[in-house]
Amino acid sequence: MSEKIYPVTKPVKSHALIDKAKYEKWYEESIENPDKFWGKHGKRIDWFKPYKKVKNTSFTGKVSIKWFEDGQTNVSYNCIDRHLKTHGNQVAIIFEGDNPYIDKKITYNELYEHVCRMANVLKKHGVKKGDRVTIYMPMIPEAAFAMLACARIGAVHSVVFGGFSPEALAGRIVDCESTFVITCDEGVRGGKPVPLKDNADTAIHIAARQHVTVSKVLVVRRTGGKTGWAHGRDLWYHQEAATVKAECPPVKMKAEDPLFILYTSGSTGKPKGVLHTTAGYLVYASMTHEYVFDYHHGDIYWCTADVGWVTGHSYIVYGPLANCATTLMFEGVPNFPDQGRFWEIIDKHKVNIFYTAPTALRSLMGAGDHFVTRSSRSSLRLLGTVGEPINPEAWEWYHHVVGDGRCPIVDTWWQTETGGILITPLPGAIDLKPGSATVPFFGVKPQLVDNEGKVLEGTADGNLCITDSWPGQMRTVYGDHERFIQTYFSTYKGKYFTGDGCRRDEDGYYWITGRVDDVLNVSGHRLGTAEVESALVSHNLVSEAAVVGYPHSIKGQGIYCYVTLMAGHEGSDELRQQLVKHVRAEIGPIASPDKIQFAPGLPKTRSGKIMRRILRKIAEDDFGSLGDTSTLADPAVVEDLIANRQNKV
Ligand code: 6R9
Repeated sequence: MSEKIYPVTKPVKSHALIDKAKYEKWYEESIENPDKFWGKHGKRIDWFKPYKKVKNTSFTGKVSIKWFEDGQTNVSYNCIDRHLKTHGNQVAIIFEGDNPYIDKKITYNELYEHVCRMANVLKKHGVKKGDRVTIYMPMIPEAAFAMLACARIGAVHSVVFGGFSPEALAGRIVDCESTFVITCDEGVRGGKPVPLKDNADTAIHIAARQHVTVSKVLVVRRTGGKTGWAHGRDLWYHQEAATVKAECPPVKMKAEDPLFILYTSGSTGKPKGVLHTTAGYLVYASMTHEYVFDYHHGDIYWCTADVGWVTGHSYIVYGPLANCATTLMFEGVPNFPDQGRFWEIIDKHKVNIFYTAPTALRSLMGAGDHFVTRSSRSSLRLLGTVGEPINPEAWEWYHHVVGDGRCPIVDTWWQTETGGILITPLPGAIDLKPGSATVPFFGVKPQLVDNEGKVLEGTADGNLCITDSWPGQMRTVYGDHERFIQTYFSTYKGKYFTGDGCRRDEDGYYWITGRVDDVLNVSGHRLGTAEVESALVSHNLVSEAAVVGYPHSIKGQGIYCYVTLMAGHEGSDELRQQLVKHVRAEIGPIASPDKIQFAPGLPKTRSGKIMRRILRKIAEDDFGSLGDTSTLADPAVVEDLIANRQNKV
């Protein structure tokens, strides 16, 4: 743990929207009187019908979360229309292609037209308020148009990350019974095509077998590459867009009408459809975007996430556009054409605020400083990270090499479920400690508890809970409210349990230590061990599998799989490769196993429960502290597991 402190510097403080005194005053107000605080800040968005009620939330019983419930608004209106009078010609989206010679600027006026046309195309083909639309797109502006078009007409979007496999896409289409899909012929990443339309076709096939029939597929043409075509079902976006009007009135939405579903991994079962609603989400995403990134009008802001993740939803699309910001969308990858791409883009577009993930920083750090130092980066003012704990070495490199020691780093802790950032420094108010997400945002009440639920005060290490609601919080698991209650509010009654471990130091700073449940964080991507296990056992030679994480220098965590084969079968390197391929096909490349160990037996208790604690220790190479193995049904399996520990895929 780093002991260093980086105080707020004078230039940062004088420029910042919030200084320490203001942070403290607002924070106190937000906790003492949330109704008054959010009643005031809810007005940062425009309302068709103003709200009278502000907060109506309960973390007990059936758990019900409502914010601004009697108000009416529209997210697309707030992200576009309301800026047109004064800022219609301002750039809303800068698109930077995978190919460094391709870029495009889209003004708010143009964004309005694109989104209206897309909304009219959806309407023309029967999409109505409340319908679920699946968006399976690369990082191109049309992905944002599609999201905003859904929001405009009250359809609920479910964006599925373009790196997910057809199987994974199908599962998500089926779960929310989505009959309309928006995709693209091919994506392009690192110079290579990604067959999105073909994947979507396969997924639609799989979904049909599970009785969900996708009736229309809207296809954006990106590469012009060859794809299959189902006549009567598939529609070219450019052809459709030319047939509709460039104006589409935004639908009046109730504050608690659903805005989107986003699937995320948990410790058990299939990914959950996290449901976010309209007004509270937008108020929270836009407010955090403004104050955490200290966004000033005219700033060029770049978040490198993919729109398939929550970071892309809140901090590429909704937060920035609601604030009339200029947001950069990058189609490519950090190492193409070479490892200097990020810094080149920063110079090319004069980026002021840059937000990325520790895993990207660790891999770029390894490439050598010259990729960074050959660029100027003089436009940069603020840096941010998200997705996983940042190790102090990467933090220091980010600060000193990328930011030339000039730019504060906001280490922002939050989750798909939280909708927006919950624990973070505000750059003009909070001194930084490398590796700490520091302090709660307005309205956020963190609490640490031990495994029995006892509240820990002062300096402590425990499980991170949040004791009261904030407007950006998820409202339910789509179609399964019981699972919502079970997953988040039953471990510690009456509190939202985050699944993260956390330490609070003597200054009241929070240090997230990582997941305490069976969720992996691989390169900042969330994966359930159960998902990888179920992918492995779906292979016909696998009888049982147990998956754990282990420390990985670049990815944060790597995926270590223990696999028991069907009787009569032997493990081999070839089978290892086959299993890796199989998991990639079931979930996607992000779930590629790093290590596979064939194990004749897994350590189980006498009641048959796999003892993951032991498997984790072996994967971590930490044999000295295996703990009590006496409750195992067959303690000898542990010897075998240690003797055959894997160092290769
Ligand atoms: C936004 C996002 C959430 C999990 C979360 C935690 C980890 C995110 C972090 C962080 C340490 C940070 N996480 N930000 N850990 N410091 N600044 O990443 O959402 O994909 O749902 O992942 O990521 O473990 O619980 P999501």
